[in-house]
Formats: sequence, C-alpha cells, structure tokens
Amino acid sequence: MRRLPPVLLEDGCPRDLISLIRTILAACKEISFRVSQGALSGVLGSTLDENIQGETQKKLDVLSNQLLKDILLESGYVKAIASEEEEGTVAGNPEADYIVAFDPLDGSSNTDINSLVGTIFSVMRVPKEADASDPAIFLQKGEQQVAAGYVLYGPSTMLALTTGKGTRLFTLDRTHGSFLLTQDFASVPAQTQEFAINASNQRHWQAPMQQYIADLLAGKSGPRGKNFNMRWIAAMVGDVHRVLCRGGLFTYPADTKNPDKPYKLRLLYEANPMAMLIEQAGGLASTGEQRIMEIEPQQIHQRVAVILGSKDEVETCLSYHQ
Ligand code: AFP
Repeated sequence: MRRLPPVLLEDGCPRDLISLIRTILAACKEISFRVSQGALSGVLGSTLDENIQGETQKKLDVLSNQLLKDILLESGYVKAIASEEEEGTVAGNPEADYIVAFDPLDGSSNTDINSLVGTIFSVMRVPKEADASDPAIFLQKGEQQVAAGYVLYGPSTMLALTTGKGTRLFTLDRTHGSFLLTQDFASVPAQTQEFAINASNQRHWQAPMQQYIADLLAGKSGPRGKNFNMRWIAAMVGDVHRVLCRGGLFTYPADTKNPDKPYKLRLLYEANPMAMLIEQAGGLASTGEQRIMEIEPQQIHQRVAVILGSKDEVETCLSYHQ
C-alpha cells in the first residue's frame, strides 16, 4: 500500500504543501492516540470554559487545538491559523504561503460516549506580502482551497484528503505510524435512500425542508415512491464519512430555534472543506440557495446551512427550495 507523500507528489502537489499536510497529520496522530486512550489519560469531560461560539469546551477540544496550533505555528509552513476554539486568527511565519482553518475536534460531545470524532481542516494560499495578523486573509471562497480534509478517529483512524484531484481515503497504520492509501478515488453514488438530519429540530425548520423530509418519511407510498433510512452521528465528520463511503444526503438546515443563530455549521472549517471533499468525489454541496464553495465569507466564524451528498438527491432537495 502506498504512503501519502508519493501519492501527492505524483499528482504534482507542491512539496511545501505536502510538508504542511504532513505537519497537520503529525498533530492528528497525536490526537488519535489521546482519543484512543480515553479515560486512561484523563482527557474526557468538559473544562469550565466556553469557546468563542459560546459552547462548553471539552478537555479534548482544548488539547487538540493546542496540539494543532503548536505544531503548525512551529513548522514555519503557515502564515496564520484560524480555529473553532480561537476567537481570532493566530499569526505564524510571515514568509509562509499557506493559511489553515480547522475544527480541531468535531463532534466533541461524542468523546464521553466513545463515539466518532474527527479533525477537519482547510488549506488556502495567500500572497507572500499578505499580513499574517490580518484575519481578512481567511475570507476566501471555498473554491480557493488548495487542500481540504478530515481525520476521523473511529475504530480505525482514517484520513479523507483532496488537493483538487479527487478525494482519497487513507488509513493510519499504527505499526508504522503512516497513513496508507486505502481508496484511491472515493465516489459518492448519485442516488441514495439514506439521509442524515437532526430531526429533533423539525418544528424549527423552514417550509421547504419540512416538506422535503416529510416526503422522504412518507416512503414507498409517498411522492418519492421509495423508502429512506435515517442516520445521525452528531459529528459532521462521521456523517460525511458515511456519505463519502456509500452515498446519502447530509443536512444541517437553517432553523428558527435561536433567531440570533439560524445556522449551526461553520463555513471556513466545516462546510467548505467538506464541500470540497464531497464535490471532488462527484457529490454536491449547497446551502439551499447557493453552492457552498462560492460563498464570499464575511467573518472567520461565519455559519451556514449545509445540504450535501449524493448528486441526484441533493438536486431533489434543492428543487424544494426553488
Ligand atoms: P462540535 O464541533 O462543537 O462538537 O459540534 C459538532 C457539530 O457542529 C457537527 O459536527 C454536527 O453535525 C452537529 O454539531 C451536531 O449537532 P446536534 O447537536 O444538533 O446534533
């Protein structure tokens, strides 16, 4: 089985970008180890703090953020980082060409139940002369990402990665400490009979999503004429991984539960990298109104509605929104 660096070199991926990706993965291997130790290393449970999003921080959120931040800033490959767990961006090497936005531990409420969590990252290029301390350097459309990926800490630790030439899946071989290529080109089937949504928010959704889900639930005797299955892992990284592996539609739609917060998922370090991975595997990713990767970001912690997955099913869902 092939290791990651030669696979990326063959694609013509620049060496400094490969080194940067390997730096991210070095931190992820350490996070993977800490997650796998669970209660043995005293990392489960919450801190007494809240992050910038007003969410209680898990100890593993803090630890994962610190690991990624330290290793990236020390590497010299990044001009700046943005993280779910950091209020502002953090400047790195002013001479570097890349910036990285990441969610250090997506789905961290799952840590206490020994369920799926993962790290999501998005890499963008910036001009040499760009100011490392200016958060505006992160306000790039998803289309401008040069690499996107996630590391899923599950029964095995897996990496889904794209540098714009398809989406590949790697599995961490713990005997060597290397990510080995286990699926060269992931392909999301265009059709599906599976969807993922937090149905407890149903009464807060807007009319088009209400109608779309009602039609899925109506099954064979409803307008769709077939039965649908539902899954919800409460970690986008786990739900998107399932969609990449066997298709499906994943959505976190707008809702009216909290008028100040109509959307849940973050654009720069959740929606954009997942959209790139899914599109590179033949799927679609939209807000319901626009392609996610065409959104012009306004702020680093901006949130958006997300509908992604199997092409035909996403198109059907979008037809309800027109
Ligand atoms: P965290 O990254 O704060 O753990 O949040 C996870 C998440 O943003 C996303 O990964 C899930 O799809 C979603 O939240 C789950 O939301 P519910 O709490 O509504 O199930």
